[in-house]
Amino acid sequence: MPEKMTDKPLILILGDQLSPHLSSLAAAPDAPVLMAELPDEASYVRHHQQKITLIFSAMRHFANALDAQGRKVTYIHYGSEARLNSFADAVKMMIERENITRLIVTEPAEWRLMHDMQNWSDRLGIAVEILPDSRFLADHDMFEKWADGKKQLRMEFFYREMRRKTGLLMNGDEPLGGQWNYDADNRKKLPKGHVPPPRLHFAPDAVTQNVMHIVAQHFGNHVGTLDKFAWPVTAAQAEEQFDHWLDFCLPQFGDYQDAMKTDEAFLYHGLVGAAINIGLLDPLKVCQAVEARYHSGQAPLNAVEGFIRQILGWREFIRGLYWLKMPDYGYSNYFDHHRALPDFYYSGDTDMACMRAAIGATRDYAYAHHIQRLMVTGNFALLAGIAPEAVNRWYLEVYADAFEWVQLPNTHGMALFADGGIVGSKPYSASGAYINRMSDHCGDCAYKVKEPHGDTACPFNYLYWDFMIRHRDKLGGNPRMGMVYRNLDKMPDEKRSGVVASAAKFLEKLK
Ligand code: DLZ
Repeated sequence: MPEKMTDKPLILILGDQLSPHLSSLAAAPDAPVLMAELPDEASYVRHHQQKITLIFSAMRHFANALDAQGRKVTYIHYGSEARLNSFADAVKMMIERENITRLIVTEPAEWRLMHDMQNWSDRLGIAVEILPDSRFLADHDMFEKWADGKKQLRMEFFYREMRRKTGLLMNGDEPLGGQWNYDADNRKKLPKGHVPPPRLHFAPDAVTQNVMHIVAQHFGNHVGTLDKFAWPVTAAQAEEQFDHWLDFCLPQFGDYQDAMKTDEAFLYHGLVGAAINIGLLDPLKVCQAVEARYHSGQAPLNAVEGFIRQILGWREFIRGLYWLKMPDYGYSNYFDHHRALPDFYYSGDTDMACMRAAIGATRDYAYAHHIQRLMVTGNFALLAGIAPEAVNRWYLEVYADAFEWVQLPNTHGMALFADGGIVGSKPYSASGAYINRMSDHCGDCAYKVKEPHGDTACPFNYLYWDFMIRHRDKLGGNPRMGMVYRNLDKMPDEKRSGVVASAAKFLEKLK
């Protein structure tokens, strides 16, 4: 009789799985845990220095917490084991050292890793159990069933399903307040001289400071600076920051969700994306806490619904779509755009005040809010015809909350319309007038937002019309673009040739 092999399970926890209720931890309450800081993960794109710092520090804190609860944790610090580059290397080492027979892991959030992991059982010669990530509120099956047979996938209808499924903001079968979506009440400009409330930030503790040394040593030439690092690195800090936001920002979040202001990177935004994406905050709990503020009369419906729509609707929709469309999703290039990403996306060295503000916040905090990402840096990349691949890489590198499952559909689909209309029904393109309406940037800008073309005109103005002219074959038949093309048809010839000439001159010099 062959000798029966003892079962020696190991749980692998990834850097964006820092949640105590993770499916892998629940599946094997006594099993040891492996966590590893790895060159392959830290360098598959040139992540912002604060993003690496946040993830390594949060990983270290999480490992300490597991250890304090009595779990046996093997933690590989960056560079401590020279031959370990990838998760597979780290697991292999544990198989050789500890005779591991079974690996338990919650499904990775990114396709590249899932694809790799699906071969591990054969490659490493042990059982590999990949469990669902129950932190998402819609599982793959639910999304696939919802998407099945639909000609178009639109967030709004999926969001309504999710409201019904969770009961959030529902009054029986009806949406609370009688409307599903209060987006139209989320578009106020900040009054002149308005000062947003101070935000709760966290000075780097000893663990974070140690990580900062490593990041400065190994990744010091990556985008960004570390001196303004203030991200929450534990669940307790993330909750404290969120509670502070509930008290001081949520009531006005709805009104000013789309507003921009020079030197005010955070305004009324929740800053919870990074914490939720790496597991420090639970998305359902966050939504429930926000809903409770409505029921207690502490926050209006436009704020509460606007926030819950982002988490329950948009975030889940984007994740479902990513898994439905991968691995080919990022390869499309609907407008056939091939221009290189200008250097100022890294340096911030541009005379366009709105771009300078968005890129400056990105560099200083690994953060910019959704309208800066969509309507400033994303809009510019779309209008200027930057190659989607380069823009996608930039967004994945520079934001602390950026993981491919969330970044790719948001950039490739929503901001660039490079998927030809899978995520959105029309491109989110806008001229300088939109930026002027929603911000205070244009007043101090070197360019004039009221001028349609010419050397001193706002580049967004002529690039916008040039884009519409260049892509009439692809956009002219889109019913949602009808008004734009009717306006273009009414444009005097002199203005039309002016915008085309200014765009050509500007793009020629763009580097
Ligand atoms: C983003 C990231 C970085 C920079 N480094 C690590 C790491 O060293 N170890 C780790 O476990 N996770 C890291 N991550 C997060 C992973 O890339 C992420 O878990 C996968 O991409 C799956 O979403």
